[in-house]
Amino acid sequence: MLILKKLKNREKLSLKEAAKLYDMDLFTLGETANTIREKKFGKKTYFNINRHINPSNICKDVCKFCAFSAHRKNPNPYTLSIEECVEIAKNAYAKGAKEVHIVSAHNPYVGYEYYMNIVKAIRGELPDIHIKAFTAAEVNFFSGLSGKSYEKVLDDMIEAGVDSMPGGGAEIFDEKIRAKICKDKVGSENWLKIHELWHKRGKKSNATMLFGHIENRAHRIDHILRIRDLQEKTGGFNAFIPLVYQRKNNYLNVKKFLSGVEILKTMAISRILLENIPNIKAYWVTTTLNLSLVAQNYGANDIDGTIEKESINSAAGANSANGLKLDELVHLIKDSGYIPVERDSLYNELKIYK
Ligand code: V47
Repeated sequence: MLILKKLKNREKLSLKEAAKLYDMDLFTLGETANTIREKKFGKKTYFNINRHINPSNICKDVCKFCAFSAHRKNPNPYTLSIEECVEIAKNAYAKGAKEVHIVSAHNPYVGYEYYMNIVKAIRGELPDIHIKAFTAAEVNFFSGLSGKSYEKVLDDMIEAGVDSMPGGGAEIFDEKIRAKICKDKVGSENWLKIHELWHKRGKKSNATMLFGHIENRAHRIDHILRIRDLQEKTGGFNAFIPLVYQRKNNYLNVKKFLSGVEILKTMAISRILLENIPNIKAYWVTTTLNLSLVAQNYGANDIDGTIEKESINSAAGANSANGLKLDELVHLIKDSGYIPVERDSLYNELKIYK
C-alpha cells in the first residue's frame, strides 16, 4: 500500500492521503504509530504532578459541548478570589505539585486585572511552580475585554509569570462545525495565530482537538494537519491532546458515541501525522484510564497527571472530579508494561519509576 510505504519512508502525507488513514485497520495503524512512539520514547510513559485551578465558571460564551460554565443544566455560578487561588496553589505545592494548570470560563464581570493578578499572586508566593495558564480562547477573550492586542496580552501574561499555555479552546478547526458548537469563541485562524505569537516569544504550548461529537473523520484530519503546519513553522507545541467528547449536562444533542476502536485509531493517526510534535497525550480524564493505558500501544506516550481536582470534564460526566493518586497512576502504568516517568511541564524527566 502506497500510504504505508510513504509512512515507512517518513514521507509527509497530503490531506487526501491522510484522510485514507481511517480506512486502515486498527492493528496496522497501531503498529505504525507504536513504531514512532517506541523510537522516540521506548517504553517510557510520562505524567506530571499537577493541580487544575478553574477560577470562575461564569462565562459570556455558550459552547454547546460545555457542562462546566454556569447555565440551566449546571446552575451553580462561582468566582474564586485571588487569595483562594493562591491558597489552592500553595496547598498543592506543599503536597508535591510542580504545575498549576489555570483555565477559567470567560467571566466578563471580574476585569482583565483579575486574571493577571491570579498569576502574579501565585508567582509571588511560589517562585518555582510552573504556571500553565490561559488557553488561546481566553487570550482572545482578554483581548476583547481590555482592548489590548493579542501581543500585549501575551506579553502581560509573561510578565505576570505564565510559563506555558495549555492547549484548550481548539475544539475542531473546521469553520462550519465550529459555528455550530462554539460560534462566539475564538475563531480557528486566531487560535492558531495566538499560539504562533506565543511560540515567537520563545514559549511552549500544547494543542487539543475535541472529537466524538458532530464532526467527522475528515474534520479531524483537517484539524491535525493545521496543527502540523503551524508546528512546522514554529516548533512550539510540546504535546497534542485528542480530547474525547463527554456527553452529560450539555446542549449538544449527540446520539452516536465513539467506539474504543475509533478513539484508538484517532490516537494512532495523531501520532502518525504529527511526527513533528514530540508528545501525544492520552488525557486519562476524557479517554478513561483503561483506554489511556491501551493507548500507550497506539502512539500515546503521556497520560497527563494527578490533577487533584478537575471541573471541566467531570461536569460533563468524566470520572475525574478528584484526580488520581500518584501511587495508583504509577502502578497502572507499570502493570500495563510501561515505565512511568514523572516529568516537568516542559517534559524534562524528573523521576523514573523502574
Ligand atoms: O477547551 C469542554 C474541553 C478543554 C468538554 O494543555 C470538553 O496540557 C470533552 O484543554 N467533553 C479544556 N471535552 C481542557 C484542556 C486540557 C486538558 C488537559 C491538559 C491540557 C494541556 C489541556 O476541555 C476545552 C474543551 O475542548 N471540553 N467540554 C466535554 N463535554
